[in-house]
Amino acid sequence: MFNLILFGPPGSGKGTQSDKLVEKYGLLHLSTGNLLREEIQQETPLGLEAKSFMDRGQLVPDEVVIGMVDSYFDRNHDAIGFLFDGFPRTVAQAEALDKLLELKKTGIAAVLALDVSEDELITRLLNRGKTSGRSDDTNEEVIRRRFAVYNDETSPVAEHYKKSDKFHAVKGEGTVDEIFESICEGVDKIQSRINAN
Ligand code: B4P
Repeated sequence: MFNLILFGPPGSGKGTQSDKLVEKYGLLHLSTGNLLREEIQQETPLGLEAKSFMDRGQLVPDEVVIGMVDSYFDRNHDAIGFLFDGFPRTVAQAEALDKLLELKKTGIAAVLALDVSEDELITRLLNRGKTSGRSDDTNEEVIRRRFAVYNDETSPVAEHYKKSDKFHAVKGEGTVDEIFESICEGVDKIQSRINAN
């Protein structure tokens, strides 16, 4: 299996780049944000619980997200690899993912981290809010809370992967195609290194 994590703050383009990456590399897209929004749309008990956290710009509790990822993984055990988008977002989620992948006798090939300034992130999210109908994108106060949560709870995940040399920063500003090109350069290098071993 070839598994990648696309990492970065809210609005850094994880969803945008994931759509292109899964198409190019044939990986299965596992976006916890999308899975949670589907649960909300279907008004499931999990969705109703998640909505109250997401509307406030907070993270959905780890046990809810980890359970959801576990079952997605089980339903798709024949995938050639996964692109994890927006997961893991806490160190506890990263540790749970390590265990899950170990059980499947696989691991993470690389973490690609999109680097974008906070001003640009706010502009992007408020813009998306105009058309997406996402309540977490329309209010600047909620957006700022999402950044604070990212700094406190999600950025330590980077340290978790830096320990094993899997962390690669990518410039996340420029056109969508320019950013995609530099991500692909990184992925291709990682794949050829793996194939040479
Ligand atoms: P997510 O759905 O993961 O998404 P995101 O962080 O808001 O945005 P993303 O980085 O994917 O940005 P996008 O490409 O869309 O999270 C939403 C919420 O779900 C979280 O706040 C949390 O509450 C909950 N959640 C999800 N996963 C969780 C987990 N593991 N644990 C706990 N809670 C969890 O891009 C944003 C905008 O920028 C778009 O409009 C796009 O068109 C634009 N854009 C993209 N690239 C651009 C570029 N190069 N130039 C200009 N604009 C660009």
